[in-house]
Amino acid sequence: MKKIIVFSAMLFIIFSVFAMPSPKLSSSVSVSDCISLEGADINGDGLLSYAEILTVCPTFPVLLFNAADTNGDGLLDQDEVDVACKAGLFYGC
Ligand SMILES: [Ca+2]
Ligand SMILES: [Ca+2]
Repeated sequence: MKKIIVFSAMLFIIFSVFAMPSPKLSSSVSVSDCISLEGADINGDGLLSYAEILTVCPTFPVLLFNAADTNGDGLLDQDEVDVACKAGLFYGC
């Protein structure tokens, strides 16, 4: 329960910081808008560590990684990546 509250608070903070007004706001954020994670899975385990993401996006914020890591195992599986992409967390790099 505490974890859900912390996660919700983190999402709120992230969206508060990044949800800047933009004339180009799109209502249809698709997975293709995400940073490219192709080739990021260096050890080939099908999961992405923060270090692996940094190899394709050196400035990727750890806060976004932690927000995307919904089960808190320190790795992102495909479902977590998809959800984060659809939520706009992985937009731009
Ligand atoms: Ca990996
Ligand atoms: Ca995870």
